Amino acid sequence: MVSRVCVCVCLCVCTILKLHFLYFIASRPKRRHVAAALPTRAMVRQSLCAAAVAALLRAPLAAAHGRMTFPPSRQGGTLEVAGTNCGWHDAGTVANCECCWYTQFADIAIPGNATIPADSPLVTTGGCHDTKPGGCDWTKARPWRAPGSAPVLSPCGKETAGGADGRDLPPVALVNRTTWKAGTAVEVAFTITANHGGGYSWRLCPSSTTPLTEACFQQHPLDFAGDTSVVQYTSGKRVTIPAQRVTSGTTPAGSMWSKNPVPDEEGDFAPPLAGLVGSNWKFSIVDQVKIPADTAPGSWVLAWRWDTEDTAQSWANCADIEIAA
Ligand SMILES: [Cu+2]
Repeated sequence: MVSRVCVCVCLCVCTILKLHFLYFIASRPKRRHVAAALPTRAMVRQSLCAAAVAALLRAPLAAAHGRMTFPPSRQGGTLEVAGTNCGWHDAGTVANCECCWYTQFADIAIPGNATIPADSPLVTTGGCHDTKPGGCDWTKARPWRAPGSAPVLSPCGKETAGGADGRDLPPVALVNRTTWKAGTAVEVAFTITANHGGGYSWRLCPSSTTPLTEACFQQHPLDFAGDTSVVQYTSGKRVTIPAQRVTSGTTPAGSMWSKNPVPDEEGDFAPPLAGLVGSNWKFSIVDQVKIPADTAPGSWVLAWRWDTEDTAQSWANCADIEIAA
């Protein structure tokens, strides 16, 4: 309980109060350059956590990092709410701290070298990306720099290390499930409440698989259809933007990932629309993914995986869907 609240408190503080500024200020002019004498984001987060937990132990804080908003998921996001709020038990689910579903409380790193080069337009962070020996490519070990390769504790997200696992959340009720036809392109969507850059992928695993493993989802990565995404605002208004996909250097080999198109801050990279920057999105990013024609009819679990670059985190949600022939 304490650790769960700790995570939620820390993430809430991180999101709402933007106290990462301690780190940014200390890191100027390359605000995210990692220097040994400076506090790391994790250090800032953990010290904030210790202080905040004492005061807020019982508060049902509910802001965190991101979630699936379509189709209906076990974690409960919706297109109408998007990243404006992360309630507890939204859409009738039992999920607590609904955007808190990431991989673990500890930082994670890619196991090998970065496959997204420091000078790639897929990089989503500002700061120093010096590729020379001894250079300061400060995100070179972050999950997004080799998409899909960082180890995760659960393909459906975990509330905390040792805490609830998204695989154990009740499946989406049959009446609320989306049915997709094999061989078609279908819409999926996610939102972000604390933007850490990076990028995302969508995967499937048969519902009958026990337990649902990351390896299973890696056997069924979904390709995106087309080279655009849609910004769908909570009002329902939709605007099409360019998408940047990547299939080389990804895990599993050849799996297709898409760059988070919204920069955390001005200067990270050019936003797709004027002012489309930051966190607590009042919109979702909608993409079309292709359901392979040979997908067996029946019940499947859909996973959204977001590998971040700004922090050492990976986030995941799961939905239950039906595939029709
Ligand atoms: Cu974070």
